[in-house]
Amino acid sequence: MNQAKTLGQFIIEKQADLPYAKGELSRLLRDIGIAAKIVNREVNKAGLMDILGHANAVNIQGEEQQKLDVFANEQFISALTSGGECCIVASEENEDIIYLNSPSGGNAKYIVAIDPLDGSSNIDVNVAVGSIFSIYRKIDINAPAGLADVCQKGSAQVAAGYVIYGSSTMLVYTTGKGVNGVTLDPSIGEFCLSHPNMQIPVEGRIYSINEGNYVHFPQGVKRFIKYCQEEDTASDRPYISRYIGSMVADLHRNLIKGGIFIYPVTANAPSGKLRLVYECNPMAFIIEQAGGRATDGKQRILDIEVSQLHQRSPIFIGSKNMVITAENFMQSEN
Ligand code: AHM
Ligand code: MG
Repeated sequence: MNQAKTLGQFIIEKQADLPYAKGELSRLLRDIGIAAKIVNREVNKAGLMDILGHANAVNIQGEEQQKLDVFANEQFISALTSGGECCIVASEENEDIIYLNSPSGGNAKYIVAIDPLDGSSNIDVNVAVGSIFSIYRKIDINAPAGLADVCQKGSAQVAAGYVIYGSSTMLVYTTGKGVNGVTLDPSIGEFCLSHPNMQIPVEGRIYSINEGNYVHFPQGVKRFIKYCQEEDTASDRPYISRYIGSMVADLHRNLIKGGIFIYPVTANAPSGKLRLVYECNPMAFIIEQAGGRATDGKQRILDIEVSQLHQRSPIFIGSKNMVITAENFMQSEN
């Protein structure tokens, strides 16, 4: 019987593909994998533990934090601190950037942006949640790192990935040479290569959007939704509507089956809801590397200038042809 390849083995095998100092980025990915396993352990027993529930704290976006959000944040920061390859962490859960190991981040070359537990409002009802990460290299290796290093355009990412804590736990990542997925084998506590070279279908039939906000959507989005619902044999419409409310889970499904995920501007979220640095950019990098497309309805997500750490953006992401069709509706909206 063939033995499964572990994440550690696979990273070493693929090290030659990595840009820059190869061992450092490999170690960074390994550290993220370790934190993900610890978070997975806690997410799995959330229903059993007193840890479930609110931490009686409000994060900087004014949203109630769940205890597991806080726990996941601590685990990722702690793994990155002890790994020593990361100088700055930016997190959805922290207003400011965090310097690791020394006040200026020392000699470490990498910056990591994380959403430690995305979709955490789904934990109480045992629905899949995820972690998202994005990795940048310092702009000037010889200068102290700062906010500008975190606020690079998404196109400067050297790696990105997500972990989905679902019916099985998977880590899906890219280092700019395609997308690979590893699945946690709980019996040996290792992520094993299960989805090499993931490709998103160019055409898709699933659309994922919170239709409860329909009245607040731009005309272009409304018309695209109607297009998805119309009957047309040639294009196999009507399409299928699927929305979990966990971006990681919605995008993971669409990556495998083909589809589009949209979080547009709405009356309540005039700049969109999702955050550019640690939600949209890493997902856009992954989906582009899998052959898909990600825009804000007009512009490529990875080309958007980042002016604020917690900046939001609308997002249209998924199968290339579906995203292009949605963009066409957006462009002809007036
Ligand atoms: P969070 O980071 O606070 O968990 O919010 C992000 C989540 C995404 O996972 C999901 O796609 C979206 O919020 C759902 O929002 P809504 O409930 O407005 O549809
Ligand atoms: Mg989030």
